[in-house]
Order: sequence, then C-alpha cells, then structure tokens
Amino acid sequence: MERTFVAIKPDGIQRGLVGEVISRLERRGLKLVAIRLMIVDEGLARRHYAEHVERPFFPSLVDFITSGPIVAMIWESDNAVALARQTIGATNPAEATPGTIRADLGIDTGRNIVHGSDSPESAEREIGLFFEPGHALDYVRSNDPWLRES
Ligand code: DAT
Ligand code: MG
Repeated sequence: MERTFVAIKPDGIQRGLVGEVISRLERRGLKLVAIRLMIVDEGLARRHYAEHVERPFFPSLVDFITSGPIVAMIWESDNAVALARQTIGATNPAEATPGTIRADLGIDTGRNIVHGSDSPESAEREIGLFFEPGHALDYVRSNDPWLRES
C-alpha cells in the first residue's frame, strides 16, 4: 500500500468543491486515512513548494496557497501517488484531460484546485510537512474486497 498527499487549495474551498474533490478520490477507490482543515503559513508554503523557489510564479504561488484555508489529506491505495495524479489531471486545467478534476472544474494554472504529490518520495516529504507522525489511521474498509481482487 502506498500513501499520497493531496490538498484542496484555497480556490477549491472558496468555490465549494471540497465534497466534489473528496468524492472523486473516494469513488476512484482511494482510501482517506487523514484529513485536516488548516491555514498554511508562509514558512510552510515555502517549504512545501521549495522545488519552485526560483520560478517566476513562486511569490504568487505562496500568496495563493496562504490566502485561505486548505484541506490537507492523506490517501492510500496501491499506486496511490500515480492514481491520485491521474484523477487530478495535468497542472494546466486548460490542457488537462476531460474527466480529471482540473479539466472538469478549472481553467487556470494558478487556480487549479488541488495539489497531489508527484512521487512516493515527495509524498513522504509532504506528509511529514502537514501531519504529525502516526496521524494517519489504519482501518479496514468493508468494501475493499469489492474494489481489489486480493
Ligand atoms: P503540479 O501541481 O501539477 O505538481 P507543479 O509542481 O509544476 O505542478 O507546480 C506547482 C503549482 O505551481 C501548480 O499546481 C500551479 C503553480 N504553477 C506551476 N506552473 C505554473 C506557471 N507556469 N504559472 C503559474 N503557476 C504555475
Ligand atoms: Mg508538483
């Protein structure tokens, strides 16, 4: 089992898309194991997006992600990182595949609703930034045998 970090960004909350985003990941079959409604401060924003520090859009990205509450989550499944990224869609909603969250719900790269870790290593790092160790729950879902053959 793999875990990935997904966050509904401030635009997703302000537009009332929290349920929609969670529902899409749930229906895909991923399992929610941790969730937190929170404000990201500038320090956390800069650490989370550290790989982009030299990019021209970095200051507006930090402003945006700190502009209102986000929903930070950990989702679990086989291949969770890739599956969540696939359900989320490409970075630019205008280029994302229809059927993905970003294509169906957005139009602009700077307002693309949701974050998803891009690798298992990023997921581990990002989970560590947003959650205390041991915060994620281990639990059995009764429909798992209907979702996975083994
Ligand atoms: P992703 O969120 O798909 O992993 P990323 O890691 O390359 O994409 O970038 C992080 C976020 O930064 C992205 O969700 C939106 C913003 N961003 C990326 N490229 C951008 C650009 N060219 N102009 C404005 N914002 C951008
Ligand atoms: Mg990224």
